[in-house]
Amino acid sequence: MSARFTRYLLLSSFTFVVFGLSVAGAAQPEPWQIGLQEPAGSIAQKATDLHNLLLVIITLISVFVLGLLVFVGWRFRRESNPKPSKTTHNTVIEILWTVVPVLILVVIAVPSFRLLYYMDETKNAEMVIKVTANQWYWNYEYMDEQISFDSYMLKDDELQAGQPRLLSVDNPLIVPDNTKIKFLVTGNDVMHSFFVPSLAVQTYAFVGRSNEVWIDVPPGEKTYYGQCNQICGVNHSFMPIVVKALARDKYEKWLLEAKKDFALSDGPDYIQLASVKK
Ligand SMILES: [Cu+2]
Repeated sequence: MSARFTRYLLLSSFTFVVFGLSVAGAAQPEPWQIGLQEPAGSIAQKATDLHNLLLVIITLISVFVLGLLVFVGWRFRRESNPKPSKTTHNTVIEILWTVVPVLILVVIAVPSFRLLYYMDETKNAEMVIKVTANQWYWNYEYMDEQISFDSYMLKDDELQAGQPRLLSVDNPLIVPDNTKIKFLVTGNDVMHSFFVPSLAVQTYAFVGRSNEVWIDVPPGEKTYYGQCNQICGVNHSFMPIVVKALARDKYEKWLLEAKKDFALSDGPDYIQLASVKK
C-alpha cells in the first residue's frame, strides 16, 4: 500500500467519523450521500419501501432491455445475418409486449395507491400546525395554543457549532416526539413548497388555499431538516425548514415560554400584521 493511499484512507475515514458524529441525532443530507435519507415516521418508511420495490422492478426491466439490445445488435449484425428478414409484425410478440407492461404497471399501482390513501388520512391528528410560506421565511402557527412565530434562516456569521449552513433557522418548528401532527400549509405571496425529506412530507403552499398533510414524529429527540421545494424568487434557497422533536415534558416547557414570546394577539387582523412585518 503506497503512503499516499494510506494517507487518503486515513483522511477519508476521519472525514467519515467527523461527519458521522456531527449528523448524529439529525436528519439532513450527508456528504457523498446516495439514496434517500433515513426514513422517519410511518409515511417515510412506507415511501422508502415503495422506492426500494420500484428500484428492483426498474433495474430488472432496464437490464432485460439492455440485454435484448445487445443480443439483437450482435445476432443480427451484417456478418451473421446477411439476408435481413422482411417480417413486419408478429401477433404473439405484440400481445406480449402490451400485456406484460400492463401487468407490471398494475403490480406497481397497488402499493402506490395504498400509500397515497394512507397519506390522505389526516384524521386522528393529535395537534394541528398552520404553516404559512412567505418570501422568504416560514411562519408557524400552533392553532390550539394561540402562538405564532416566523422562522428565518441563520446567516453564516450567526451559526453556532454543529449547526449546518443554509439549513439552520432562528426559530425551529418545535414538536413533541411520538405524535401525529396535521399541517395546514398555505402561502402569503408566491407558490412555495413545504418539504422535509426524512419525514416524507412535501406539499405546495398557495395563496388562498390550505393543503393538508400529516406526519407521525417518531419517538426520540431529533432534528429534521428540509427546504422550500418550489422556486419562489431570489432567496428561494435561503428558507430552510427545521422540525425539532422534543420529549413531551421538554415540549411542554418550551410551550410555556413560547406562549410568552410568541402569543398571538387577539382580533381578526393578526394574520395581516404578521405578513406586513418583514
Ligand atoms: Cu419558497
